[in-house]
Amino acid sequence: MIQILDSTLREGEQSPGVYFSPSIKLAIAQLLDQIGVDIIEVGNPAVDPEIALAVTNIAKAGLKSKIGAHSLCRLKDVDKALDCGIDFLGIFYSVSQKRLQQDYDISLGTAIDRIVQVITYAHSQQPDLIIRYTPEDTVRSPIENVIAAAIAAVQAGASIISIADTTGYAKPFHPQRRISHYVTTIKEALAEHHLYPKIEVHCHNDRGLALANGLDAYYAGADIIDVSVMGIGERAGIIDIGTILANLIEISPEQNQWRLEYLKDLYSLVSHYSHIPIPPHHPLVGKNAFTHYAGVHVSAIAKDESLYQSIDPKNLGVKSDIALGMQSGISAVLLALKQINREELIDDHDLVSKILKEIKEISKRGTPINIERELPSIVESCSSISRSI
Ligand code: HCA
Ligand code: CU
Repeated sequence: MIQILDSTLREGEQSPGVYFSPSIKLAIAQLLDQIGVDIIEVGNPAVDPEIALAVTNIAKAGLKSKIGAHSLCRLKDVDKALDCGIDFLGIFYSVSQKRLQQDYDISLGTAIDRIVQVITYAHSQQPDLIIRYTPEDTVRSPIENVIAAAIAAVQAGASIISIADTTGYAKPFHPQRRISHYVTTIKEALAEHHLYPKIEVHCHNDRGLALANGLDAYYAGADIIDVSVMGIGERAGIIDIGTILANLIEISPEQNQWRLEYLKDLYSLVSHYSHIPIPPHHPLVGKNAFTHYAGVHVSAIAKDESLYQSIDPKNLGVKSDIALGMQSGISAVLLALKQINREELIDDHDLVSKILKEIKEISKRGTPINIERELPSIVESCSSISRSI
């Protein structure tokens, strides 16, 4: 079974301008738990005491999800994380040639010693701690460096190795840049040493390929996929939670352990406090995700919704609806009249045409028409014009 790690509270808070107070973080974590996320990565307690407080509060909240902290590969940061009462600790340290030379200025051997020291320490302090080691920028690092660091990390106590596409560099269908290539190569290399850690993937969306790469990794046998709400994170962010869950459920229906009906509330909460609006065309949770508009579409879905829908909105606890405007045809007006309980008017062809004409006029001004709120007055004014003629 694939597991989901949500990083809205860690990676998501690395979107410029995004800040969630500890109490809002708890509310977000509760919804993630209800949806059935396996691991919630709350943040790096060494960054700010308020993050430490949020991690501690969520770890104490009795959620089913495992609660995790993120940490630099540094003993004092690990101490701060462990003080929060976590189940899971993610430690990251790059072994890319560029980073070792241009930034850290150390050899691969020294980097691995440091990784081993920090993981051994964390493991000794809390033997039941789930430790993830991420060779940051994995997919642009020499694979032999990644394998050497991963072997050492697992031997020191890490049970998860995460393949991070830190810069959104991976591409499906590209033989060497496929994330699946890293999943299989790293798995096989570790298995040769009789090491079988879980393999996680962290896909950034710089090329718009995060979701595609996540699914590519899934097919290659990845065990854990990182996500966030609306994919928020550094730069172009990571994989959007709702979209990948809906896809995974379809790919393997036995995987249906997630409660997608809570997504709506989760997205509203995150959008409200991050001040990032949900795009209207966002899959599953956007305002228009199940809204039909053009005349041909509406007349078809009036007979059978599946003619223009391949996802059942019931799975998300919502209903499909229609929009009224320039693109509308008679069917939309008839459906909308039923919606506002004015079915008796649907045989009055003259009136229905007048209503449609008026709807088109209004929509030319670029204002969407709200059926419940505005259609009754449109009906009223068109009827009075009819009466007065
Ligand atoms: C970061 C980089 C990171 C780390 C991922 C991980 C990435 O912001 O610290 O620790 O698994 O994309 O590599 O998010
Ligand atoms: Cu990241």
